[in-house]
Amino acid sequence: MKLFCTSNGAYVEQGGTYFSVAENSWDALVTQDDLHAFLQAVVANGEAAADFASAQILAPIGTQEVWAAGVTYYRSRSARMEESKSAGGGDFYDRVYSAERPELFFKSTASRVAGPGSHVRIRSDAKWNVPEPELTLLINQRGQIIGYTVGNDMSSRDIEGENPLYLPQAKVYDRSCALGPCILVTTEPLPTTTPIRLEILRKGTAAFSAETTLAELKRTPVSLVEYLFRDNSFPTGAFLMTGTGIVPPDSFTLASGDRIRITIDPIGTLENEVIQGN
Ligand code: DO4
Ligand code: MG
Repeated sequence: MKLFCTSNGAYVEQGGTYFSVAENSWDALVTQDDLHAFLQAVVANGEAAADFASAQILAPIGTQEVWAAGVTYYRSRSARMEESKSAGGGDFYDRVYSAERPELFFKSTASRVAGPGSHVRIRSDAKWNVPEPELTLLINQRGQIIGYTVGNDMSSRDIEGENPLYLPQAKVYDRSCALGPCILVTTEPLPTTTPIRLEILRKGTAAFSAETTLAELKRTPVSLVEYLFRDNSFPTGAFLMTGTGIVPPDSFTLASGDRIRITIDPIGTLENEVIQGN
């Protein structure tokens, strides 16, 4: 089942039919005892809603914080080592890739998150910027993974590469995070064969595209959540981005007007246009 947050409230989709969800607080919806069972009952007892098509799809977030894991794919480890070579940071990335404790960092508040179809931003003081396509977990307040969405961890590689201590500035700024188009609510973990695809279009033509699968993710989603929730409480749950396995070549940087499409097949496609400035 797919759960959408829209300008008309929440909808659940199954088999191509949309049902309106009679709960207008997103936080109340995702923190209830059993979201999967609740949505199954909506599908079983509800009437098909005709007004989904007229609704604007919003980022599927209430007051949750967004956190992110880093260097969870070999490709990210190598790119990070290369970009921070002259700053002497390379060794840290190699070590965190194989360490027991993962790299986890604060990524975004809800107010900085871009929804599907809206703009993501590149920083006005950054010269080397990329999207990071990431499977993103929705976790309830009890630390259970209740769904999956598509995430874009927009990153300024020049700022991060200059000094690893600049990571928060490379990662956290207005519209540096996109989530959507929906939450795939399932009780099953996603198979490791699940593909993650990134396409960047410039003036309508492909400027970069690549694909990876969850088989390349070095850590399990459950182990990342376990670290995130150690000594940390999230009263309305949290999102956790699981890291990128796709990094464009060093010669590539995003430009204003680029369109970023990230597809994770059982969830859908998250598409955003890039702007620099406000
Ligand atoms: O350590 C820097 C962040 C890496 C990251 O965001 C990723 O691997 O996805
Ligand atoms: Mg990332």
